[in-house]
Amino acid sequence: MLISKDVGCAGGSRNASIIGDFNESENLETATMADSIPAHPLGVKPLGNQYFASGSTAREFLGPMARLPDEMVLHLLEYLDTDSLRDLGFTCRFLYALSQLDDLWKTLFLESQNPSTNMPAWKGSWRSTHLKIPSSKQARIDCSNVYSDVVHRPFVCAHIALGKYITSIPKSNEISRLDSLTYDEFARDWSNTPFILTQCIKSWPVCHDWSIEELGRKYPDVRFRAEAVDWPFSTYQDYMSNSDDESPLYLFDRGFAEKMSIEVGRSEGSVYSPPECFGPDLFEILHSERPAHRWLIVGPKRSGSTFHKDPNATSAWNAVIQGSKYWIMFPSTAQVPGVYVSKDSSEVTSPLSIAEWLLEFHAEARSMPGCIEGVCKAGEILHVPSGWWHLVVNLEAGIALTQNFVPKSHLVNVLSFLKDKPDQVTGFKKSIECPYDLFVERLRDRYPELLDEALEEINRKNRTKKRKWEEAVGSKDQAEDGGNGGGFSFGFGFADEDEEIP
Ligand SMILES: O=C(O)CCC(=O)C(=O)O
Ligand SMILES: [Fe+2]
Repeated sequence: MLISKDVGCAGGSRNASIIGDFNESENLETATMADSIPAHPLGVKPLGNQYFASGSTAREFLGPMARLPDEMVLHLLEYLDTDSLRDLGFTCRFLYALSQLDDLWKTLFLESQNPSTNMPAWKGSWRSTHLKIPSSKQARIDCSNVYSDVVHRPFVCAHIALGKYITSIPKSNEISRLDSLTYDEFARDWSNTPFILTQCIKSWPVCHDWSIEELGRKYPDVRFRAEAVDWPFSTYQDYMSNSDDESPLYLFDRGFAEKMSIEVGRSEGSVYSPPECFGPDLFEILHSERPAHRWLIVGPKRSGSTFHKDPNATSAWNAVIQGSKYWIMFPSTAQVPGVYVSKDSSEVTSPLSIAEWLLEFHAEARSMPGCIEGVCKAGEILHVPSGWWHLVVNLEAGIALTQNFVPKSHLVNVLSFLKDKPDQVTGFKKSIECPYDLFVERLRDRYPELLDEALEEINRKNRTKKRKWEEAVGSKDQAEDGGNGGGFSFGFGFADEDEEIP
């Protein structure tokens, strides 16, 4: 996705016609980099290598822009349209290297698409796809005197070796692996704990019938949602097998069952059925009004999900059909390094790609209390308890199915979330004004005792919270106005914040 020799400006007026001028087989000097990092295809090197360099560097020919740091030059490039970016890239080697950063082209490409546009053939990079350049015509200008972390870093991230993250998991971090589990065992001991079941889904038809190739044969023209685009599966397959993105486009489709005309559940002919050990899913009583809850996931090696908690305080299972996934997880109250949460936890900023997070924070995170890690392989299923932070990376290209659910043991969390954080509730149809009221109404109908127990538990937690607050501020009067006359009110509170003093 990125890119980098010699010196000087190539001339400001060069345009698309130049693209064929450079020979694919031009003899590029191989960069001197650490063994584990492949040489950058254009010879770009990390900035630190400049200290060992002799001769002039490409940056000296940047003109007035040389005063700006690389980050700012890149930022300026983000404002350019397609023609300007392409032309500027041909004014000097440094700008050539920078203008090849494929994230710039991904943005331009995505902005140029609309639902009625036919997806063009994938040509190996966002730039080539957007400019419709056959890979045989792709210019490769030697940039071995370009020294830039801004250009080199995404290349490193797109090629990090994942092996070291999975081979040295400390014993105390290892996720529990069980053959199978009954509902009683789950409800009693496991609903707050991540685990992998190794035998539970082995009989699912999809485990034998599905592979990326097979889906490609059966559904080549079916459009699946991959982040901001709906691509025919055949195009996504081309993308997966021929791309080098730092954060690969991830197929994550909630309408897959309808699109593929497949049956899910216990009915005859169904291709998989949610495991019984997780018990009844209380959101099922919302029927067609439940939020999106099941997804087909397909992605290449290094694709995955950055740190997040699942929506609406639901729990989830994630079943690997092909490939394998590395998971790293933390309990809900953990402060995960590199993940920033706003005070009311309404916003989570995880500004780093998966690869950057692994490079920068993984070692620190692994030594934190509560850290759970493991690899879920094809034919296995992993449990994500309500509220747990998780980052997931595909160790190979693969397929997974995931479903979010509300087990009885987390009803309190879900009710509290819907009541206290209405602005963070997601996935419900816009026409449902108050998901909390809807859920309570349905529970009263179907599970009145469960509802009463949950509401009583919530009240008990709130009384505990209130008492702790009063103890902390020293007097009941102060507590009632929050100690500052500002009118403090106790909401339902989030179950796992029980120990927190507001
Ligand atoms: O497979 C993945 O990338 C993880 C998806 C996820 O976050 C989940 O299933 O909750
Ligand atoms: Fe998730």
